[in-house]
Amino acid sequence: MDKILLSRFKGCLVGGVVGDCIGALYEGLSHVKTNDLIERINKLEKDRQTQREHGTKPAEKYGFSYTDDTAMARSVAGSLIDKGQFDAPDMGKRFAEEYFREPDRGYGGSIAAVFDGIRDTNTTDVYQPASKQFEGSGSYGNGGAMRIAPAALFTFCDNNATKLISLVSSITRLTHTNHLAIHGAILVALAVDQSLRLPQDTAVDCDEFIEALIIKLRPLEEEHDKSSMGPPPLKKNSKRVLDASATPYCAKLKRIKEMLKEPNLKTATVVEELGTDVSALGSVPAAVLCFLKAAIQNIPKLKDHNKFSQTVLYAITLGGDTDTVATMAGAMAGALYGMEAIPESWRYYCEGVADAETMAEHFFNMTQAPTVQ
Ligand code: F2R
Ligand code: MG
Ligand code: MG
Ligand code: MG
Repeated sequence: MDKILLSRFKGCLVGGVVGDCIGALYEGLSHVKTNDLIERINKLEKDRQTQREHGTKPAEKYGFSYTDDTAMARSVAGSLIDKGQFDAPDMGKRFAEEYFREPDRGYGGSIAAVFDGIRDTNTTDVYQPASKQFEGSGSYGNGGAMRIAPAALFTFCDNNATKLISLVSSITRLTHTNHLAIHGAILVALAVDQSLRLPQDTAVDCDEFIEALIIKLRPLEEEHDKSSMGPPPLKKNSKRVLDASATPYCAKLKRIKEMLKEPNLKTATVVEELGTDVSALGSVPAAVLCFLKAAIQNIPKLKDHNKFSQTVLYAITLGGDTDTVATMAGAMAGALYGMEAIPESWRYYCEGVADAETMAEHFFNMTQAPTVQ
């Protein structure tokens, strides 16, 4: 039992890393051909086989580098592990230090200002720089959601959604104060938490999984809506009508339920209605769909790959913010299928896998610690 949980903790963090590293190769492309992606993945496997057989070294130490998604997840995990609790100034400092150490990891367009603010010695409140973003409305980017999976591991033993939601909100607000960014991060963390608790030997009941998410999210969205300025205006001719709902994440989750029952669901439908862009509302629902779709059916053209791989590869074929949708879906899938489901060649060629594994072990050890009476 413990061995399985450890594998699922590792699968969650490593799944996020490989989703980011492989997804980053396609970030920003509006169309990703499934056949091209499969060819690349098969070549990766072949290269690894040759490397194993002949003991040849790969051309570079790492085939695929991680981006800001993993860089920030490492800071979230590192801070929670080292401090044993949430420590806002410590986590904020880690985000900023990491950014100034390696600013070229493909960070969001506006987030550098937050790191400048946190680094500024005159800043006494670590939350203040983020709250000033976008004339006080705060960033609604997916940078809070993309890094949040470690929070679900940290609170796993509590099995308390309220506690997880509070932790996620506190972590997200360090850089993103807009409610859409916070609710998106909460949705990712809840989905990872629920995935960790799914039985591995029973078919996933998507309706039940989604209903459980809606029950936890709806009060938050409704509470916010009472005092809200409303979501950003829809672009002309946009099919993202659900973005304008008073409870947009719940509306999209309901739509995902329907999408999962469509036998020939088109990529264009997913992209146009859910979105795969850098906003949280325009990317987190797509990640949930990828996870659940691969869980209940074989995805056309990807059926030769296992469920974990299908999740990540399908996320990438949606195009757009591929590293981020794939990292979020990869964390959910890894939490269900475990470390063994992640192809060895992916683990070998992606940067940051070993560290993710070590961090997952730390979180797992926390679940084994005797409780103080
Ligand atoms: N930034 C990217 N990808 C762009 C290309 C990178 C390139 N390949 C490279 O190599 O450099 N990816 C990363 O950014 C996303 C996470 O972004 P985050 O952390 O949320 O950043 P930010 O700046 O806060 O928000 C992103 C953009 O969203 C718009 N926006 C957000 N809030 C807004 C508001 N209230 N009003 C208007 N616009 C708002 C802005 O355009 C922001 O720049 C991930 O995809 C990660 O992989
Ligand atoms: Mg990125
Ligand atoms: Mg300071
Ligand atoms: Mg991205």
